[in-house]
Amino acid sequence: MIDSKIYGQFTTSWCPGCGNHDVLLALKEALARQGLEPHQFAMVSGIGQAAKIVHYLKCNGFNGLHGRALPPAQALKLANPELKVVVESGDGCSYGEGGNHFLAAIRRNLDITLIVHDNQIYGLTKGQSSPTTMTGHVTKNNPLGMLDQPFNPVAVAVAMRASFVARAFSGLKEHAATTIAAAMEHKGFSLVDMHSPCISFNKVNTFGWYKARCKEASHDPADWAEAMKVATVFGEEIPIGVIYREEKPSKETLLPQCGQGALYRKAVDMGKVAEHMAAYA
Ligand SMILES: Cc1ncc(C[n+]2csc(CCOP(=O)(O)OP(=O)(O)O)c2C)c(N)n1
Ligand SMILES: [Mg+2]
Repeated sequence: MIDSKIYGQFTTSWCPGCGNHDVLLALKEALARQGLEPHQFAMVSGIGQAAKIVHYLKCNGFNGLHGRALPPAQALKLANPELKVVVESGDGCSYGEGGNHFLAAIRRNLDITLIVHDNQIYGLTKGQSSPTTMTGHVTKNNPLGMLDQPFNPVAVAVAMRASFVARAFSGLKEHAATTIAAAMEHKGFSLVDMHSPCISFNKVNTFGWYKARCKEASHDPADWAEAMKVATVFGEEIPIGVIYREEKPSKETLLPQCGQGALYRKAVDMGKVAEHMAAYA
């Protein structure tokens, strides 16, 4: 355990009372418990209110394009398997525009952690519906109420046998920190779908709404069929905690190139480079 003060204290542009403040605190707590110093991990995000978290933490950071946080994060892990890599972004960024990257990252199973600040709305752009917005929810772009059915990221991840799948709620900070730490310590792709209320643009899924529904799941997360059942529950009750966990080798451990450590440690064989260049002469 180290002092979480080493991750810095920054002024944010989040609204006072936004769930993102609690996610940041939970993340710092999880990092401190793992004894990770700022140079030992990298944070990658896309675009949105959630994605700004990279600016509010002393760390290696990459703030990329909307929906495109996972590709550079996976590249980072391949180039430097010694780094802990954490992706943090919103539900719109991760499941909407980034939806296909989400599916590909689950299949690839590199040892990275994805924490989605799931406020069930587009917060930064001021209140349009996102893939996780519930049916019937009246939003700026759905004045008649959302007609589409919501995307259930946890059920999709379990169905695809993602290595580690969890759901958490920023309002339960201790539980959120423990869940993030467990996800980061797990070897392989880990998802934490973190419900984090947007107090300004989502008046349906409020702190009170989540608090009344979030309950610790009690099934065996190693049992896929049970996990599948629990993953589909979302409504009057929202099961939180580790929903599914499967031990399997993460992709970088199967690649011989990654077994030799970070790329930057390797010397360049200039003789070989000259040989290749000679082929173009
Ligand atoms: C390629 C691209 N498409 C769309 C946008 C506009 N845009 C910026 S943030 C955002 C949605 C943010 O919602 P979410 O990812 O849920 O994050 P939140 O602000 O709710 O934390 C959108 C549509 C953009 N910046 N770039
Ligand atoms: Mg959002």
